[in-house]
Amino acid sequence: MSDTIFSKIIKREIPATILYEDELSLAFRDVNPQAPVHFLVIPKKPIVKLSEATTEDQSLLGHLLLVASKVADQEGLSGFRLVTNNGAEAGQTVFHLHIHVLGGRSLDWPPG
Ligand code: D5M
Repeated sequence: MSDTIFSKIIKREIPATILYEDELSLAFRDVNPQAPVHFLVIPKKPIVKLSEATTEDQSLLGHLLLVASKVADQEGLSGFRLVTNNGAEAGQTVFHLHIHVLGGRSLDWPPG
C-alpha cells in the first residue's frame, strides 16, 4: 500500500489534532467536520479498507470500536454514529481504513 495522508499523520509528517493514541491506533479530528464533533479512528497498520481486513485483524477491529467509544465519551458524547466508507463507490477518499465518529447534533436516518 502506498503512503496515504493518514500514514503521514501517524508518522507526524503532517499535523493533526490528535485525541488519542496507543500502540495500535490513532484518533484525530476530521479536517472537514460534518458534525460539531467529528473525529477519525484509524489502525496504525495500513489496511486499505474494511473489506481488505482479514481474520488476523479481528482483535484490531474490535479495538478500534472500543477506542471510538472511549474517545466519544472523552468528547462528552452520549449519542454518536460510526461510519466506515468502504471503497470509492461508498465515498471513501483516503485509502487507509478509518472509522468516522460523528456527534454533537441530532443525526438523521437514513443517511445519504
Ligand atoms: O473520509 C476521509 C476523511 O478524511 C474526510 O472526512 C476528510 C478527512 N481528512 C482528509 N485529510 C485529512 C487530514 N489531513 N486531517 C484530518 N482529516 C482529514 P472518507 O471516508 O475516505 O471519505
